[in-house]
Amino acid sequence: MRKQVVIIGSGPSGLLLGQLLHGIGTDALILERSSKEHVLARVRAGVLEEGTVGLVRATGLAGRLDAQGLKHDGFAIAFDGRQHRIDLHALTGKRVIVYGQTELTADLMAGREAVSAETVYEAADVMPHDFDTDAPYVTYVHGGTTHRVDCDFIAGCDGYHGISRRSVPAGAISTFERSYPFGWLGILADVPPVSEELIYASHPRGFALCSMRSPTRSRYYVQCDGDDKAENWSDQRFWDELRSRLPADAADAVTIGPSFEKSIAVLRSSVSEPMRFGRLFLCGDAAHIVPPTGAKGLNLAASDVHYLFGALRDFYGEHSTAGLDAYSSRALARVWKAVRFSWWMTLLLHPFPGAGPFREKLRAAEIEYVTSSHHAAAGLAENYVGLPY
Ligand code: FAS
Ligand code: PHB
Repeated sequence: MRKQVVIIGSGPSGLLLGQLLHGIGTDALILERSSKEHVLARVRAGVLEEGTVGLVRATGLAGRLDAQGLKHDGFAIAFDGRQHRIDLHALTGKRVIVYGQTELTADLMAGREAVSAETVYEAADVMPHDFDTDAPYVTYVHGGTTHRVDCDFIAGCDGYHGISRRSVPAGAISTFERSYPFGWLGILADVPPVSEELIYASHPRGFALCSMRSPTRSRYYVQCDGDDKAENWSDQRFWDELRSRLPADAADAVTIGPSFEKSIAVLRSSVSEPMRFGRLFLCGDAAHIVPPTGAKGLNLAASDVHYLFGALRDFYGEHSTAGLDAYSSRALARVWKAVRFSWWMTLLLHPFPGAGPFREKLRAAEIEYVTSSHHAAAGLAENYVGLPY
């Protein structure tokens, strides 16, 4: 078999790239190791930047997103028993859209099926080959048969644990990592959100986040030990801990109910450089990971897709390699600014185990500064809504 582009991974990166390529008549195959149901069962991001929404609109698949996405002009930072609103729209002229990654993935999958673009689910042992030549190919096993797909380019959209980054010779790639000594325990519950906007709460007991998926479905997180297990947390324990970390007015307003999803996300910052290796291009979590504090993970995947799609469009449309040659440096320039912001916002809002009183005093001063200075708030806001592509 021969395809112009083989995309490894059917998460947001792979699906978004695949749909944009289809729109210009470029033949792309997606190889996904999990089942479609497994991909759709993952609960992850919830906040989309305007740039991400624009890309989804460019695929023609933003109907549900535009109809159901919740426009948010700001969010609150809760600390010392009070809340302070960061007015994103007043500070930047932009807003964010709250729309679950699960819904976005479902929309992109449905759009791909509607145009009969091919995705092979449960593709095992996917392996990129000869991407340092002009004749790369990918092999995979499906239904007990080994398949080979010759192609022009391979897009490694297979996430942090994927095969693409691991296929690059160790001497050709540098990875910069930081792990955080805690995780986020998240739940989904069909109860109305505690407020119309998100609340990022900093409390000596730990961080908490009040988010949502719709006016009737809430998404909550509490900071937990890095080695904690979701099964250690009954719903009642979760609700009690969440409310203990919120100001009294918010705590009293929380509607509790049975969770139907409960999981722990490990927090880490990681960037691999470069993001291009001959005919292999890393995209999204395959190249970088950020702690979810700044809601950047999915949005960085989108800007990578923006750069890679433009480069492939120029190659096939104008036989230009300029975009391909610039991809890694352009993507990394935006990635590192988002990694910095996510790291900064994580340090701002989370007590670090063993950090000591001096650092906690600094953290309190930083929160006071951000919530009392227009310039500091503007800096936070312009990063949160997303820096320009
Ligand atoms: P993804 O990891 O989403 O998709 C990669 C795909 O490749 C998967 O479907 C995987 O099955 C497939 N794959 C992997 N290896 C393969 C192989 N060898 N062969 C074929 N396919 C393979 N971001 C936020 O902004 N907010 C959040 O709250 C948030 N929470 C998160 C919680 C968790 C547990 C995780 C892991 C991430 C979270 N993120 C969050 C970040 C997340 O949203 C990612 O940024 C986003 O999924 C990136 O999309 P992709 O790059 O497509 O990678
Ligand atoms: C979410 O709704 O899942 C969410 C929102 C904002 C974040 C992280 C996660 O910063």
